Amino acid sequence: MKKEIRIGLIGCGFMGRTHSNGYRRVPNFFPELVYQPVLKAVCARSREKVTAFAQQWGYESFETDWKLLIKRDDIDAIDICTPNNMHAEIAIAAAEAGKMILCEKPLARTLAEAQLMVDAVDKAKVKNTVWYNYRRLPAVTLAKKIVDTGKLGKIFHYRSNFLQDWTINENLPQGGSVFWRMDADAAGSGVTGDLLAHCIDTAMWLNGGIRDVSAVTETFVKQRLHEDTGKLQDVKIDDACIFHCHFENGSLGLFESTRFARGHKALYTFEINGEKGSLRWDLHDLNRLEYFNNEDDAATRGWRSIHVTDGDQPYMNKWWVPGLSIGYEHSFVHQVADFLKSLESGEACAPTFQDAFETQKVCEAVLNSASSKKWQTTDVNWK
Ligand code: 4PW
Repeated sequence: MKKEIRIGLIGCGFMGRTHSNGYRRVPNFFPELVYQPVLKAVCARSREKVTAFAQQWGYESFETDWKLLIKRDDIDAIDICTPNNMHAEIAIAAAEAGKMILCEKPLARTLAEAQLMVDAVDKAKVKNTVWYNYRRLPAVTLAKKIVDTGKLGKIFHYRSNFLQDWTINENLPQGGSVFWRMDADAAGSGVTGDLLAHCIDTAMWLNGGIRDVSAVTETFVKQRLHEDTGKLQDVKIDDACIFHCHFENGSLGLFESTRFARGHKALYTFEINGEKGSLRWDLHDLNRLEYFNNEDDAATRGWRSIHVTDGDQPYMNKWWVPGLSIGYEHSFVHQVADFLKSLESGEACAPTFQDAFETQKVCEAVLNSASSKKWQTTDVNWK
């Protein structure tokens, strides 16, 4: 017998679309799941926007006040796709109302806000997950499987980049509904919370906790017009951030993120080097995982380029036939499917608020290190 999970989505921007697409695809491609999502309601402040979104994506109803959405007893799960400054207030209210919560990354603007969110879901004992979606691309999941076999041996290095170029234009404003990522009040931070948080989540998932960090940040454009006030205001986000770190397992990490790397739109990469082997991955070729195994026969040893499309690769038996690719949007479909599966199994759906809180600790330590110009310990407790 199928069971419904009635979704109440808050926010209908870019992430609202990726999540809605995930909910819509799951019944087609994961029909065996007992729990299936129902697009019950979408919420946004603009009536015009929210009605158009509801119609486009097939939501049964809409709200313009998220507090009313949370009160509804025909909603089981609240999905938070708002700017970061709304995450904590909505999540805490949703937990108090006994709703399950799916929250966009980063969990919050600050560690203090994130702590309140973790406390709220713990107290209410509600199911929770955070959309660090890249974990669920098949090639990235395969990397996790290989690392977990121990085939790479002792790990020495982890390096990761997330490079973009969309804020180079100094005439772009900050704030408002489009450019909130450039406004520290709305976003909390710049590339550290927006992009490096992804790199850190994947890194700790693959390679364990990050112990301490030393970072440098830069804000290349010092002032921008603010959409809300119409005034020229100081830019308080980090346009670029570079940090190095120690992992708990003794390996060294090197991370770089910027929105000022001309030519790069979303170049997310990672590489991990161990005593016996290495792995590397690149979002621009997202179905490919490169693997070097030093234990291969010497005559044919070299970097293997694994096109992760066979049916026995993670998630791939759900899609087409071997050789045919899937895309960025499938990571969200997979996250919805795993969330629904976790309702059946009763297990947590990682990354949970607690996991995302650990990532937030690293982000905060990175920003503190950049401002203090000192190494910072993270107090991460990665499980
Ligand atoms: O979460 C990130 C966003 O805020 C995304 O993964 C990529 O960078 C795409 O948009 C931004």
